[in-house]
Amino acid sequence: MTTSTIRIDERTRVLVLTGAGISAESGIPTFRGADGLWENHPIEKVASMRGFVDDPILVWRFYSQRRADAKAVAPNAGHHALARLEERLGDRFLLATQNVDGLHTKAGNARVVEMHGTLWKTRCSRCDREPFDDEEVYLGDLPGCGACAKRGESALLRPHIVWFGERLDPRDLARIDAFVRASRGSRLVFLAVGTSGRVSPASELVVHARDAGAETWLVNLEPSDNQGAFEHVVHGASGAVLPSLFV
Ligand code: BV8
Repeated sequence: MTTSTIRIDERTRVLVLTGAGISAESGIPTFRGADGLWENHPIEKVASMRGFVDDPILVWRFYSQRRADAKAVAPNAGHHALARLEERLGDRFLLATQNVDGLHTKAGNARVVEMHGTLWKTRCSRCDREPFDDEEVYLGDLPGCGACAKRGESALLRPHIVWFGERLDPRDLARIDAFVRASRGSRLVFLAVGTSGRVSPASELVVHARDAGAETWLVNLEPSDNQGAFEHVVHGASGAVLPSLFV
């Protein structure tokens, strides 16, 4: 349990990065918790364009299962603590999440960058129609794009997720970068929560923040790959640590 706390004053701006660990206490398994496997498939295989081309039914089963799991769970104390922090800081707060479960929004955060996409939208794997809200579970029949069909072309719909080997949305990265740049001259705190620091470019955020003069904190259940980059490391469950971390 942490005795260290982060004092907030009128000059403090906070950039938070969350990973699968913050949703673990809501009952959503983390990636590493399952040894990075799903039904004995390496996550990188089912969460990649290659995997989708090779076996779209398997990939839609993987995401449908996660939609079903995520629909049934609620935000936990860690999510609620970050929602309260945004209420307190307003536009001096930004939350970049690697999670696709939507639990930060469900907890009340609005200033959220979903760096790896979201389970709750689907898009065409071919045309550039806007991603649309979708909670459907596709277990057998593969969903096709109606817009493409109208043009006599056939294309599969896909989850609006950033897969391994795919580029993150430059607009998302630009928004995070703009927040860090706007923090020059103020006091910037960078807090990473519940992440193994294994996946880039999210795992590099701490270095960018530190180069911009940020005070860096990691709250994680166990040592992470990049914890050496953080000035302050608190080992503990996010649901137990976050509610009393900011004073
Ligand atoms: C890109 C959506 C470039 C999918 C995700 C070698 C070969 C090929 C590629 C690479 C390579 N080396 C590096 C790469 C790049 C690759 C990468 O980083 N791979 C890793 C595996 C090495 N990155 C990419 O491919 C990215 N794109 O680089 O594009 C490019 C440039 C130009 C042109 C084209 C391309 C895209 C990365 C995004 C992939 N998509 N998610 C989905 O969710 O289905 S990543 C996915 O895995 C998650 O979103 C998350 O980001 C990641 C899992 O990480 P964590 O969130 O940290 O979760 P994890 O389980 O690992 O850790 C949880 C932690 O919480 C643990 O430490 C645990 O102790 C802790 N914990 C548990 N309970 C609690 C807790 N902590 C606190 N409280 C608790 N209660």
